[in-house]
Amino acid sequence: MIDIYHVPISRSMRIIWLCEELDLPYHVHPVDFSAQYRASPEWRRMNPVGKVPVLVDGELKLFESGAMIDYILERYGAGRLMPPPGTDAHALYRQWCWFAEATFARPVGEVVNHRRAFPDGTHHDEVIDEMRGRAQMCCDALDSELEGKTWILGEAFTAADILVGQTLLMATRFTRPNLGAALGGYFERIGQRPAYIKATADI
Ligand SMILES: N[C@@H](CCC(=O)N[C@@H](CS)C(=O)NCC(=O)O)C(=O)O
Repeated sequence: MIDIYHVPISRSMRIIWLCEELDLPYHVHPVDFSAQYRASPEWRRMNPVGKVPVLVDGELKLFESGAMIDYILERYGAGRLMPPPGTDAHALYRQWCWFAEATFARPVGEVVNHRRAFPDGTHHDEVIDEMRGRAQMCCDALDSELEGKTWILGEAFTAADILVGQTLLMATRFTRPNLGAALGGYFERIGQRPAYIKATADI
């Protein structure tokens, strides 16, 4: 049984969504997302930098969501939701997985972190604007990539769509980008997937 330590809308949703797509059993543990709890020794033993998510599977504990996705696909995926390793398609699959977390989720997360670090209107609007601009650039890149495509790699839905789709959800909530026609249509298709609907039932 895969244990998923979860906060609604956060990256832990990626893992629930993936388990649903693969029809894998899992157990959700809600996490207190307060700064106090995340700084506690109890949570730091789970995640050394006080973030979410955490996955536990038997003796294994992971605290990076991309590594969790790789692990689940390699251990339980039986070739599903990713192109065969060593192919060009797999290289592009990895590119979009990394793009979603390293390039797109970063400015989105920094908007949230900045507002949290400087509450009560003391945040710096120019910092937020800069990060929103970076998130918008990612949305523009996705919009142009998705022109004429159903999913980010073409006709086949892959786990890259889970990473991109969940980051897009965070962006729509926290940086309110313009999506463009192709990206808007993609977000609608994402929203119709039964596994996504289950993973977002708590938001
Ligand atoms: N690269 C990490 C990022 C984890 C992350 O930033 N999680 C957010 C929630 S989605 C969080 O815990 N933010 C609190 C903070 O950064 O203080 C991953 O993919 O797991």
